[in-house]
Amino acid sequence: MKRNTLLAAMTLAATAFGGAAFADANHGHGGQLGAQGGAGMMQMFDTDGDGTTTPEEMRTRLQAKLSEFDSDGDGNLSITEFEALHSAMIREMMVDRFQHLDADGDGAVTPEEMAAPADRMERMQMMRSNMADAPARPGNGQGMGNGSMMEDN
Ligand SMILES: [Ca+2]
Ligand SMILES: [Ca+2]
Ligand SMILES: [Ca+2]
Repeated sequence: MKRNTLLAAMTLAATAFGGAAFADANHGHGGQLGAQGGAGMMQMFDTDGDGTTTPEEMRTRLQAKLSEFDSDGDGNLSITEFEALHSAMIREMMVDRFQHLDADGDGAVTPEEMAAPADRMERMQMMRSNMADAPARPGNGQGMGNGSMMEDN
């Protein structure tokens, strides 16, 4: 639970304060959202730029976000207000995911592009089963190359 909250907070900050820069970085290195993205998000909390992020810095940024989306100004986020915040928060990731799926970048995800992760999974499983088969059947496949050398001996 704690990890999810932190992740949400970091995503929130990245979207809210890192907007354009974060999006650019993402489009450049689509697959690096994990480790590097995490570091980048933490830097976005680092308001005084000393390279470390204090809980205070994070708190300030998050509370600023609350104020921004507190459209009725009662000091709290209702679920409707949070919905707006949350939508803004996930939009960058949503767009990024769409662009990731849209392999040829024509703005439309075809059935083939949509199913590409399933194709990759299938290839992975085939590779894995091939690797699993190899030691179990030493004669198969090696018979052509190494096998002939062994016959010479
Ligand atoms: Ca700092
Ligand atoms: Ca409110
Ligand atoms: Ca496409």
